[in-house]
Amino acid sequence: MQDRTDPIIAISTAPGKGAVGIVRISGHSLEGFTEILTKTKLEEKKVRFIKLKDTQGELIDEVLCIFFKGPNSYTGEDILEIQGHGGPIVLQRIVKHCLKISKLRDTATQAEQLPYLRIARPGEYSERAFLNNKIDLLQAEAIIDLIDASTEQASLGASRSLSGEFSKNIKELLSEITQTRVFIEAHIDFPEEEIGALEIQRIKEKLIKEIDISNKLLARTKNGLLLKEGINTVITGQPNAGKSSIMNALCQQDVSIVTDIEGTTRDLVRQHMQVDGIPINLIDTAGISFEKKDKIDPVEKIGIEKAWKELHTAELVIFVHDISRVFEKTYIETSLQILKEIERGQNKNTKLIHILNKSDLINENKDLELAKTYFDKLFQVNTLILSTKSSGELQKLRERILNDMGWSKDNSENVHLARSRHLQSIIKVKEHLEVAVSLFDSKILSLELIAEEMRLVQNALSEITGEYSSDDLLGEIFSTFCIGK
Ligand SMILES: Nc1nc2c(ncn2[C@@H]2O[C@H](COP(=O)(O)OP(=O)(O)O)[C@@H](O)[C@H]2O)c(=O)[nH]1
Ligand SMILES: [Mg+2]
Repeated sequence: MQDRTDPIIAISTAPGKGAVGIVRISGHSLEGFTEILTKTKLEEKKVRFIKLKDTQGELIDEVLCIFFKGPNSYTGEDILEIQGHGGPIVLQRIVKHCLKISKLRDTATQAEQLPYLRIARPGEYSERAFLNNKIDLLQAEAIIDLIDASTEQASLGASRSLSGEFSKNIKELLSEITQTRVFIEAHIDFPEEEIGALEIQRIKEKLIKEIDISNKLLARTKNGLLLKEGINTVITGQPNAGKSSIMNALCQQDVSIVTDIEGTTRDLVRQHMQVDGIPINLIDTAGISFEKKDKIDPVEKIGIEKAWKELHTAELVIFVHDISRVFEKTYIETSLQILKEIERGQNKNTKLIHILNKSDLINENKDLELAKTYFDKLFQVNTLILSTKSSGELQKLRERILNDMGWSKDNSENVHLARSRHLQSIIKVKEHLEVAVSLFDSKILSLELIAEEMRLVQNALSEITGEYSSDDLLGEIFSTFCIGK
């Protein structure tokens, strides 16, 4: 096991060529090493121009060096930042040279016997920042989320988490919970202090208020998770229903070929888009048909197999039907068969939106209503009537996607990015609080049982900020970071 106190080194800028590349070294007491490397004493937080030469005196690169003395640095340890020219070879030479110097120093007559410098593991700088209390776990995760953000909203959400807004919400709830818990535990420890009915009522009301806070937190966290993870969405339906037209309308560009020839879309067509800043991975697929095998083109058949694969892993399925064919028996039977097959292979959380497309082909409003009523009853759903020929109508679909995926409009301001582990913990918080409240209604009031639930609530909340996390969890979280972060 590599030691968490070893000095570490890594190239911190992205791989590839750039104007500038940064090598970062973090460790305790790096002054001695820095002096040997730069052949000068660096002042704290002052930029110095250095001609970095190898042990034979050959120039490696002309660099800028900045020294940060711990704990006033990103990791909380000493940090030496070397800004060189941004080519992979030159940066690797700088790293190699630093590793060599670190070993030389040991054999030289230097008094200090520090461990050798080693290459950092992915996420090790942020892990150290966390371990040295510079940031909490939510902020550490936000760093990587900020780098990964695929939309402006997601990037804003990550910045909010990084600035500690999400942590503040969690800590506020944690402090409320702690107060309530202390109060209950005090009564358990000093049973001679009789607890009155009024006080019991007060604790119960406090817990109810805390459930309310956790509900709000839950809604915001769900939003944050959508923002971070995006939605894997697959468009399906029978041939010619208008799937590719819907794909193009949502993306506002011609990504998928539209014709009135059945079987136009064969391969999967993927496009990344966003709805109100929520990233969506949209996949258009071949129209599904249960025609006899010899009647179907072999290429189209492969396309349909690919479509099924995507349908079984999608988070959201947009099922498109042609409204002008709703009263055709065989058409509806095929749609029902497709639906059955989708539901058979999917996990329970997948959401489905049915669309009755081509509404422009129906002249009378009452006929539209009739088709919708008939279809809704048959499929036990609430379909969306649409026409891809009118651009305004697509907004209805966008709103429906966000709504069905659980985007909470009331909590859409100041969204912070979230991960599923945060959501799981907040669900736990809510569940234990609810159990605690229900315990007040039991015949014999047991403060011990309530206190135990409160302890579990507190643990779940502390898990989020990392105050109560196992080493395994930390390892898992930081290993998803890139090297040099
Ligand atoms: N009238 C009308 N035609 C549509 C609409 N959407 C698509 N179409 C037409 O239906 C045909 C099939 O569309 P396409 O998007 O390729 O369907 P797909 O096979 O499901 O991908 C094309 O001729 C489209 O122009 C619509 O809302 N109204
Ligand atoms: Mg198509």
